[in-house]
Amino acid sequence: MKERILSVLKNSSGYISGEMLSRELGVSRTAVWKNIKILRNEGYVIDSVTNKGYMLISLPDKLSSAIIRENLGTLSVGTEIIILDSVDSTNDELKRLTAKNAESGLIIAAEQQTKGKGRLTRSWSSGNGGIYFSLLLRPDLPPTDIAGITLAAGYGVCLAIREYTGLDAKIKWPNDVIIGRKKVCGILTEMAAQTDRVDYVVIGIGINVNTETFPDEISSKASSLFIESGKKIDRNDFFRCVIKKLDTVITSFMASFSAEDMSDFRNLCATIGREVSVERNNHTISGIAEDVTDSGELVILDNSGNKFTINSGEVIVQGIY
Ligand code: BTX
Repeated sequence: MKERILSVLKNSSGYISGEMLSRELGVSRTAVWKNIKILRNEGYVIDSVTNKGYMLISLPDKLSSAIIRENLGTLSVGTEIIILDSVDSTNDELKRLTAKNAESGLIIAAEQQTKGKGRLTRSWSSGNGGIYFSLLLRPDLPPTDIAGITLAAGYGVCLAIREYTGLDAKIKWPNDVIIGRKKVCGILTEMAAQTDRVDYVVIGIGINVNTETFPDEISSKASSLFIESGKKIDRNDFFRCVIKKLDTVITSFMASFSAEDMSDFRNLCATIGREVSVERNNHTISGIAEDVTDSGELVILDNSGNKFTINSGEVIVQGIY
């Protein structure tokens, strides 16, 4: 019953009277009132005005796979979406599910993570208001062809943020999305493979969406879409937009990124053209990040004029956290 009331409220542009609702749904006005109360307890804000009726003001800020799947229409990403209230790490949960034959395209998301993981044993702060999820892919590719998939995912998130919020999101090579000098998204890709064949890839993505504050130790380098835009974001709607972009970008990545994709990627890569330094075999390479190759490697021109191409690593970029 509450779903039907919700659907009528969602589709009406103004107030709708209790009498009209009860007539349209064939139930008593008391039943309507009771279900409105249930919906309010679930976080839906529903205004009621005497002689006018009810109007839906806002949806709860809670992820719902039913809402995300409305008009999703993606082919390879989000074929199934499971939302958990809390989990240690969505990457770890998804990896556990791979042992149970979970299928390519599955997404596990959580409202909170108790042990959100960054790279190299670092942690990912996963409090209220973010979107933390992992996507399972089982591409029919050799492991060497997977190297750029994190870049593709970051590019997809970056496009979604730009389209949905209008914010000037950029990619910090290889796995962060930033706005200005601060990080709003991090990506951790994990893979299991044989020598010549990928068994699975888990792409873990954490986006600071409606996050209001961060722990002291990261507050100078972390930001959220809410902090940057001053507006709360409908996380279900935004998540759908992210999944759609990932579907397009990852499908195109699997079929090899086109030159056009790569040139769009370069335009959004904040690392290119900046002074960078990176540790390589116990020494530091410092120079200018010149380019990203078609296969996703970062090209650095060092201060003595030597060129280096790196495919992974912790790059310190001047001017970004
Ligand atoms: P990273 O190692 O590049 O970044 C981790 C570093 O970023 C931390 O050491 C800290 O300084 C900073 N940091 C921690 N939390 C945040 C945050 N919420 N916002 C901005 N900066 C932060 C990046 O690793 C990869 C992160 C992937 C997170 C996703 S969430 C879903 C999935 N499950 C999981 O356990 N990890 C991934």
